[in-house]
Amino acid sequence: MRARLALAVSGVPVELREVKLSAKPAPMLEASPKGTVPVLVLPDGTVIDESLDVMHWALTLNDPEHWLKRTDTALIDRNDGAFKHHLDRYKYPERHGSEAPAHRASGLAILQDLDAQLAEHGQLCGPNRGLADMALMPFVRQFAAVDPAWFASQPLPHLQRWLADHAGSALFGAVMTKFAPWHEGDSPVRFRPKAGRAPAIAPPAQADRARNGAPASPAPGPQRYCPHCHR
Ligand SMILES: N[C@@H](CCC(=O)N[C@@H](CS)C(=O)NCC(=O)O)C(=O)O
Repeated sequence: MRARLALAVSGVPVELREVKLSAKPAPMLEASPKGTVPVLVLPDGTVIDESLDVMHWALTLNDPEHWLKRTDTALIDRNDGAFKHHLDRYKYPERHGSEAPAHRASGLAILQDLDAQLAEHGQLCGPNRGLADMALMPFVRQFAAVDPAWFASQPLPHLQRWLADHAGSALFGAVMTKFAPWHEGDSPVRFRPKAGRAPAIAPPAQADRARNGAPASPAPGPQRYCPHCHR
């Protein structure tokens, strides 16, 4: 999701190939054998297969909100490292054989630190959203969604407001659009969401039409969070 946020704000047009993780297409695995998304293939064949690197690539080409000026490597490293570790073990204790309450407490300690940082200026690196905010937000959103009532009851007023604002933003709404999985031979689907449009819900017939070359349409079905990128 964070790669899509940066691509959307940059306005850099890319061709989108939605991937079903249970049926990864061969061209994706040829480009990036590790088999994780996102994978960005540039016209010269260069492969970028880390979401943070995709963000940097897009923003280096066009950064209308100056996100690259508002980043914090230490915060992002802690998010992608310790916080994600605790998030996964809080959310999926059966998968990890973990004690969910202990990992929730460890994640909460990080959130308390973020809350104190947000109390200063409203966003992580000043008064405006930047790369740090958008790199972390999908993970915090996922942590909150494990038990929304518990999260709402925590004394994290600045973080709760920050999360609600970002989750309710036009940018976020624009990238939540779902697409039908790509199939060999499909017409190219352009990913260039217009922030400000609410995500549309398409009837099934539209998703089928998208596969057959019609303009990109969101796929039907309930919104599901991916355990890794949290989109
Ligand atoms: N560090 C990577 C993590 C990517 C990642 O783990 N992506 C998940 C989905 S969001 C994935 O592709 N998992 C592979 C699978 O579930 O088979 C990044 O942020 O790009």
